[in-house]
Amino acid sequence: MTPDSPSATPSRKDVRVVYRGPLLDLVYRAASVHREHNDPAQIQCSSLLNIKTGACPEDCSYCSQSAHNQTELGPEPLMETDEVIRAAERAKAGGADRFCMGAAWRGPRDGRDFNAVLEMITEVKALGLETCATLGMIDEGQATKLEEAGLDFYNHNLDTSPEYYPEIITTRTFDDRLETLAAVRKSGMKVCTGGILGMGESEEDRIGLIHSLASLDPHPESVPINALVPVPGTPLEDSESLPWDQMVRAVATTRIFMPEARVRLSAGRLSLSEEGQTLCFLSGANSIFLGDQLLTTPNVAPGSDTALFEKLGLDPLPVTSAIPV
Ligand code: SAM
Ligand code: DTB
Ligand code: SF4
Repeated sequence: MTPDSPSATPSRKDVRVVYRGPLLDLVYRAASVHREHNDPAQIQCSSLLNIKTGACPEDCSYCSQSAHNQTELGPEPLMETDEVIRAAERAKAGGADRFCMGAAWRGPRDGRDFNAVLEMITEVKALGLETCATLGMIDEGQATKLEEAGLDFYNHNLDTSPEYYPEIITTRTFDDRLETLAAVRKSGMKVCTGGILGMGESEEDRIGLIHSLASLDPHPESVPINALVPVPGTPLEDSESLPWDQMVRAVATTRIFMPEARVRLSAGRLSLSEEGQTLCFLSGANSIFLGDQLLTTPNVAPGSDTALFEKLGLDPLPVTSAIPV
């Protein structure tokens, strides 16, 4: 497997060899692949909104919203549609081209709340924004309804390697996640899937995660690479922070094996320096979450992002050109 044959499914060894190469060679190679397949000056900006907070029955050990974790977050019901639309308008005014709605559900239950989410999607789309949602596990019927409502992307992360996964979540399996991704793909929506680094996993687990993502056929259109945001009251609250070079290696390897995907430098940017982020952008990250809030935790202030983009010569996508024709 080489950057010249990006469509071939790589073996885990292929991914390992690339991931573990000398860092500067890896960055150089990823930057070359990025320039061959994408406009390196372009950066896509998504904005997140947590439309339903807390009391989630799943036991994801990183998450502030799991009912299994004793965090400070109080549960809140599904937001009203007009509040969501006002937030989407603010996100658009702030420069986001994609609006991603997240719900602390194991999966949506058909009925009033799911219908309300379908309405939100249609109305956000009508603002000229790309739409994304992350609502947990969905089946083919739900995926079709979401697609028909105007949902462009469905986010559902593999989170980590298949072997480390049971250390992190026990209430649903890695294969459950693959099933949801298959339903998303079948519906015609675009697939957004990635993972979290810095959860106490080994380098081999990070390699396994990227291998699993690159084995999806076709490749996901969007790949968020998150660094754990340690949340007090979760089992991972005292996790050691991820060394910056591991983030760079993960982004670069993702770019090399998925040359055309949107690689998003996602949660955890607050713990990266401007220089660390710059290396990630050079290595092929071409998307971020814009706005001072992720779902439940803080994010980089928009002014700092604008200043960094100016320094680096990165141009956020204009809202309208983000809509596929
Ligand atoms: N409940 C839905 C689900 O899990 O699919 C959607 C919301 S969930 C919060 C979306 C994703 O956010 C998770 O799959 C995980 O990858 C990421 N995430 C959650 N908490 C995080 C944290 N503390 N640090 C980094 N990423 C996190
Ligand atoms: C993704 O990969 N990262 C986003 C989005 N998909 C939904 C979520 C990050 C959440 C960070 C922790 C929080 O704010 O609760
Ligand atoms: Fe629930 Fe999603 Fe958090 Fe897991 S990551 S506990 S499914 S909100």
